[in-house]
Amino acid sequence: MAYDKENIFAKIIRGEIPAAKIYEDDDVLAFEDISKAAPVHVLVVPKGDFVSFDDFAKSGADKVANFFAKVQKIAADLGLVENGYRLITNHGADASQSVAHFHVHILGGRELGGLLDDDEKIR
Ligand code: DGP
Repeated sequence: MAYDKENIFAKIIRGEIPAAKIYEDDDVLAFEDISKAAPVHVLVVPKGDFVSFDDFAKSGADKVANFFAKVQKIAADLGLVENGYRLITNHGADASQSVAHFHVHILGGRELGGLLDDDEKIR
């Protein structure tokens, strides 16, 4: 899938749409999810044109390592290390990816339960 520069996270990165920013540098932006699934629900996005994890993962080992090091630091700065947190990234239709700009969800602040909802288990 080609990257669409008009996706909502691209607009947030460009400052065209507001977001509750948690962290920003030249490479990465982190902001609160508009539809929180947990007391802490932060999205971390790279500033490059990546549709999903599938193409981001092929962008180079240094870039990937740098990105995930920042995800770790953001989670730590949010105070989530002691009690725990979950990372989610959705790629494509079966994962219900709804915004076509690679992002990692950081979820925490409560006991998060099982990996998937019961009705999503293998049938
Ligand atoms: P995913 O299903 O992995 O593509 O998750 C996309 C997430 O993006 C979803 O949890 C809701 C969030 N989201 C969608 N639009 C906006 C927005 O305009 N602002 C913010 N902060 N989050 C958004």
